Amino acid sequence: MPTKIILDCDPGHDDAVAMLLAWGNPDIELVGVTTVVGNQTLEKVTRNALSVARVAGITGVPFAAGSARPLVREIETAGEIHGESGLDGPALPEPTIALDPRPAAQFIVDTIMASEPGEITLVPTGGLTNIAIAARLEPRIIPHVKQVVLMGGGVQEGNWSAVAEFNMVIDPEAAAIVFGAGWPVTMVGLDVTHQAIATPAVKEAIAAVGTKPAAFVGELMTFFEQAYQDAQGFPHPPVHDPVAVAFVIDPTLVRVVRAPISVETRGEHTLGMTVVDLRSPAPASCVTQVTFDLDAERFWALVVDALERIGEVEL
Ligand code: PIR
Ligand code: CA
Repeated sequence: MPTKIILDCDPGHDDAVAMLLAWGNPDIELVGVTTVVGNQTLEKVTRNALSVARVAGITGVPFAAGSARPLVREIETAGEIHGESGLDGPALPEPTIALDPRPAAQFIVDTIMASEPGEITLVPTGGLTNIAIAARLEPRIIPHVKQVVLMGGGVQEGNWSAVAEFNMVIDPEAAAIVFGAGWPVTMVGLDVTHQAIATPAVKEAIAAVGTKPAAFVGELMTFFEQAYQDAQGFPHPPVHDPVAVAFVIDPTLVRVVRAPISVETRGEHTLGMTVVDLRSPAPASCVTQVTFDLDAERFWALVVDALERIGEVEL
């Protein structure tokens, strides 16, 4: 039985790859895609999500747009990494599917409450605004979901400040709500996603798939690489978000450590930092865990396999 997931994202080059992995992997059933302000404005990332759906040939999956701004803070986007559109590089086809009329949080609540207990995994790969709103809108979703597997934070690394990661910084209050809600949360943070590097060998393996969706991923990686060289001093880009999807497919890709996680919402220099208490043993009540040590080879094999299964898609 494949695992049902809702992907809550802000595409975003790596979010797009996360969508493709979720769609192409046989152990995942994509039951919805929701969008949230983050890498770019809500309008832009939503259009991008629908464009990617067309490129990948995603059909029969509802898409719902969520929050256009963080809970408390002003909007902060990542244009220097993802470009003006939020998905610069490849040509983005005009979307062909229509949005679900519901706001993302309502869609998430309805979908979870209509599912069996423990059936749905939430996979947020952007700021946590929609997920926090959904948990407030209908707290009964909290014991009803299987788990939350999110890309964000980091134990040893930051990318938006010395100590904080972008998805946490843009809406730290929402992140604090999600980590503290009481559902099981796995943090797929920079400690592992900075090991998911699109090396030249990875790009070659993707190009060798030889399809339009694979070529699209190649063009995404080319833009992302230049941005990462210019803005973050990386020779090749880390492709964060599909690692969260990959964890749902195969948790043995990483080493998992149960630990309490708090998000800094008031720090002068530490806003959005994930404070991970690695003192041992973790309290019996602890339902959060962090990940380390990605098996990058097996991770990329999953991405290539998903592209092969998606096959050719005509626009
Ligand atoms: C990636 C992101 C934001 C900023 C940078 N420098 C790189 C986006 C990605 O989409 C990912 O979800 C997360 N935020 C990584 O910080
Ligand atoms: Ca993202």
